[in-house]
Amino acid sequence: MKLEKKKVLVIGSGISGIGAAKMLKKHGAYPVLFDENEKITKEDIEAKLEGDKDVAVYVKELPKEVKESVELAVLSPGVPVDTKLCEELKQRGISLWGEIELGFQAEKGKVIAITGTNGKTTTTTLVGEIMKSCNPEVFVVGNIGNPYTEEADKTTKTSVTVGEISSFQLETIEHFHPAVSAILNITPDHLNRHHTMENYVKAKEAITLNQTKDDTCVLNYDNEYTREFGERCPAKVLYFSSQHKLKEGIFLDGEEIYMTENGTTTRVMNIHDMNLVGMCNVENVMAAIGICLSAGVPLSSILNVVRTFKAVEHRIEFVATKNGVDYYNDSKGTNPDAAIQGIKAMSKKTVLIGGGYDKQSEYDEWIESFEGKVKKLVLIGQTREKIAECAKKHGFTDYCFADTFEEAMEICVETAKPGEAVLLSPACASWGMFPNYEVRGKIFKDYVKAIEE
Ligand code: UMA
Repeated sequence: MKLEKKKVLVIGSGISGIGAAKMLKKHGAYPVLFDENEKITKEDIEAKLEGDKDVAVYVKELPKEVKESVELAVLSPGVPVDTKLCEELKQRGISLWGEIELGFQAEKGKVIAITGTNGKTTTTTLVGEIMKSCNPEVFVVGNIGNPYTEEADKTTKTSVTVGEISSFQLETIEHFHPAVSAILNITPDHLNRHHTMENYVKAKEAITLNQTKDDTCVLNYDNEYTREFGERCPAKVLYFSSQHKLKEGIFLDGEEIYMTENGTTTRVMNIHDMNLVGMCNVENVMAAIGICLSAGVPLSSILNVVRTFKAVEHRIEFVATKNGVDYYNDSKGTNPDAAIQGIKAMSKKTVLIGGGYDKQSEYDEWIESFEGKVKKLVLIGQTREKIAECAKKHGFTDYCFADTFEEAMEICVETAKPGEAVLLSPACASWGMFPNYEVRGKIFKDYVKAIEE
């Protein structure tokens, strides 16, 4: 679609909305930036636009005449497609593009897109590092915190864009077409936004919407949703597995990763030759190997990066040992399944901080995964009562409530004894107590660093 001279409504003035408005202007469109949040002022948004007067800005209410004059709408990922405004626009026949779709309009190079409930950030970062080791033009974008629209115009015929793409972003793509995609796993998450598991799975599968058999999709053989999807996936499928010896694909056998291709099995690496902890990271590494091989990177170049790659911030990240207690920041454990991986990665008795914003998740499997390893569960945030009820149901009663994050930290410091661990892996989003999981993780780390020995 030609953007020139089009009046385009951008909904949401976070980092995606600002990126989208700037890109639209560069392409000769007339962007209208709108934010429904009553607490945000026009001046706040104009400051983020760095004095750009060519972007029309509206807050709280969008005037009827503006609403009726726009020809396209670009949604920030946090904007659901079923709001009153979006419904009105759809009724007028206006296309709703996600910010990712807009970015793709300017893409000139190869795209690698990674989704999944968990492991996206680690895998995207690792794939980005591997790509950078053999191509000077690599852009790592998307849910990882760098809007696609900020980078898309810089892409070239030889560049590679590596995108971490969330289900929120996949709901609103139209032409977005990665050469290599990956769905790392699918477990219940964001059900308040997608309403049903079916919708959530559909959003994830949309990463392959425009792929053909000339493209590849890397899928987790051990996850029932992604394994089943492999049978009807429009792209060529490359499976990885930590539980099955695959006839074709990348798999773990004991401590060794192998790859079978056209009936020939090759040893890839020993899992102790990497710096990451936990089975979830072995899976992320296998996925990254599959993605990069599919993108044409030689195995030796991939392994050079894998061997030195360190955990990304906030994902089972070792912070420090204080008074004999190991502290781990897994603030990115924002849903029960991710938090289960956090617990699995601990090898000592653990004091766990859990709870936060209510995404209508179920906590049963998370509590069951404690298996005698969790010494005490310190609960915070909106979900603390719901989690406590669930814990009681499963016979786990070593929990307590903290009214503030500081109080939770004090309890952890008092409770954990030398030789034990403290883990922040809340199984919930941070919203309500913190602006995002990064801030929650940083506050945790600052607190740990300040503990006196
Ligand atoms: N807004 C409206 N109307 C609405 C909803 C929101 O006007 O109906 C406004 C809000 O008032 C706010 C703005 O939209 O001012 C926020 O937009 P946004 O939530 O899309 O935030 P961005 O800053 O643009 O960040 C988004 C992603 N946020 C979400 O998906 C919630 C970031 O992912 C992403 O890094 C960024 O785009 C760049 O691509 C964060 C996230 O929490 C990390 N993602 C979820 C996750 O990982 O679980 C999916």
